[in-house]
Amino acid sequence: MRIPKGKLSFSDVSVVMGSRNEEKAIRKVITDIRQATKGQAEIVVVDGSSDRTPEIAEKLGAKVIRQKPQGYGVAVKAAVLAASKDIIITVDCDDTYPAERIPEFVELIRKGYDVVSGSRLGGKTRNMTALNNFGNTLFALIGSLLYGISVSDVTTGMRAYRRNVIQSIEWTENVGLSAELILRPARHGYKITEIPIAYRPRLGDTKLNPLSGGLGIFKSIIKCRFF
Ligand SMILES: Nc1nc2c(ncn2[C@@H]2O[C@H](COP(=O)(O)OP(=O)(O)OP(=O)(O)O)[C@@H](O)[C@H]2O)c(=O)[nH]1
Ligand SMILES: [Mg+2]
Repeated sequence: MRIPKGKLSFSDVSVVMGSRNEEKAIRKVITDIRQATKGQAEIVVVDGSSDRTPEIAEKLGAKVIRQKPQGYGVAVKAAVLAASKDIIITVDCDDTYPAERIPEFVELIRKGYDVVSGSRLGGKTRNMTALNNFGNTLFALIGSLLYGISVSDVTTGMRAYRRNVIQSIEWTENVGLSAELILRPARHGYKITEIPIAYRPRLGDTKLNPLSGGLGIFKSIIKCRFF
């Protein structure tokens, strides 16, 4: 039975993210998540900032875990593992991902999918540099071929996971964690679907280097398939 949108509850949802010096974005990101989930979702922020990001997040009701900055994947792995609810949603702490779409991700997990992936490359708004656009398209092609799936974005940061997917797999990657988080579940035979999402311009400065990051992601895609 389809639950009417107004009746949708989010008390079984955790929304998680890594944050490093995201003072310009944190307030809007958390406010948008709270609005989309009627203030019911648990929000977990794994923070490696030297600015006021963690204090702001705490004031807005998020559970904040502080760690020294060790890269995207170290933070996001800690965040998904710290989530206490049955449906776990990842986003970035930079306002690029559309929090207002969270209810659709939740509904698809409730319908039986194990992973729901938000494709930035299938959406209309694609605020990405030409280099990132090229790299992400290539990674999706290689990932789809090597793992026998058909997806248009393996490096997106916005997905929903059923809790047992997160708990049943050993996560090993850092810069390549976003790819690992869809490719390993594919190898395990979990039911995956993709929905197009808009990718908005970032608030604040990027924390990742596209060239070294791209090489790291490529290595992760090969390693998780063959080693
Ligand atoms: N805790 C923690 N968070 C990090 C670290 N590196 C990146 N992040 C966070 O991880 C998320 C992804 O980093 P971004 O800089 O947005 O990388 P990106 O999405 O590839 O690049 P953009 O397109 O510029 O957004 C952001 O919320 C960052 O604040 C880190 O070392 N520690
Ligand atoms: Mg980002």
